[in-house]
Amino acid sequence: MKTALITGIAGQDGSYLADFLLGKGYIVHGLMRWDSYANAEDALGRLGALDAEEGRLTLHQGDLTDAQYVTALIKKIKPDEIYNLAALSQVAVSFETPASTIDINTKGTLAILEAVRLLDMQNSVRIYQASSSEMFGSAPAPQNEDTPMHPCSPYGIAKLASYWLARTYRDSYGMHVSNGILFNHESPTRGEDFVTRKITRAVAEIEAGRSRPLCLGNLESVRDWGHARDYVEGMWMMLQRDRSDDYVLATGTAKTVREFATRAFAHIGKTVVWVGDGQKERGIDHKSGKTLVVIDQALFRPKEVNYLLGDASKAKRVLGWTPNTYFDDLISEMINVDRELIKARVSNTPWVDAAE
Ligand code: NAP
Ligand code: G4F
Repeated sequence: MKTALITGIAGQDGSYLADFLLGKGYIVHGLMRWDSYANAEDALGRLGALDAEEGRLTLHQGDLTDAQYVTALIKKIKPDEIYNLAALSQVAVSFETPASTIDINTKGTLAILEAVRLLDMQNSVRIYQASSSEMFGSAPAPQNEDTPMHPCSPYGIAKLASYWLARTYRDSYGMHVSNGILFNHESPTRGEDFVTRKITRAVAEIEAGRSRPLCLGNLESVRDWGHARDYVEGMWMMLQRDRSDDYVLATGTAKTVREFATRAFAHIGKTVVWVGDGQKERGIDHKSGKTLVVIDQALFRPKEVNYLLGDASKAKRVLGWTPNTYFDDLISEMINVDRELIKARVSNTPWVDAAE
């Protein structure tokens, strides 16, 4: 029975990965921030659906930026596999908090690599580093493992530094550490400040009677959106190889934010007609003429990554990984879950608009 440590276990990917590894019979330890929840059991919000056998899932409250804590934890748990998922993962927020972004997303990774080195565990531990397509930044699409990286945000820069730390520790100390260069992946448990979940939640609320329109930033950004469930399997596959390496995971299909919103509204039977330009642009309900979407300049980033489209042919060839869920099915699943959440919340009472 293998033991895995997942940092960021209470996040979207952390909960899907914990579920996946428990299903494979792993003993799973999860690191979550001490200030995320008053009580570790409350973190079971996302993890609550997991049907873990008694004693196979243990949560530890700590901070990835505390190198001594991380070293002590790894020494105590003696994991076979470490999945480093903890991060400040919102790109827009990284412009506001660049220093803590570097602390968490770069120095946090260093804490793990150094712990494994200092504990002399490099021959017994395999490490997954959550690298990101955001590292490609302004590089031309489609992007693969050989594409030069030109990050456009503090987040992308911090992740790129971690990517190189991982490669350097692999080459210098023979560590089994793999970078998963993952393109955007979503799910019904995606944080509500990411654009996909913001849209699906608002669409489900508008269907339930909300009158306030959905407020978005840049509609022209292109993203390659997949499902987190598929991507956590790819993470695991990387660590099952005898040789560590770097892999892109992506669907190979890309759409604009505008297309995502249009498809999401179509799912509840509304046709969006886009009128106006720039900040004055609006998405109108073709049938009723009601405004469904407005634009807010405050949601634009100081610098944007315009076009991300991944080429995952290496992962397919070497790992045998392929995604199972694409754009339309992803949107359907997310909206259907948001509908259920709204039903549970408002029960039979009519929708009341609340401030965001
Ligand atoms: P997520 O939902 O934001 O999860 C990240 C988790 O890390 C959160 O639970 C967060 O806790 C935790 N965390 C943040 N700072 C921490 C610290 N100092 N110590 C311990 N835990 C900390 O992100 P995700 O979508 O699951 O993504 C997982 C990883 O993959 C991240 O590293 C992300 O950057 C990377 N990635 C994601 C995507 C994607 O499309 N989802 C694509 C490429 C790469 P709080 O709840 O307390 O903030
Ligand atoms: O959903 P997003 O915030 O995701 P973004 O910036 O692509 O980052 C995500 O994917 C990365 C992998 O490529 C991960 F590494 C990262 O951790 C994260 O998971 O924004 C997607 C696009 C952007 O171009 C943004 O400008 O949507 C645009 N957008 C338009 N309106 C919006 C909004 N983004 C957000 N969050 N909120 C809006 O209202």
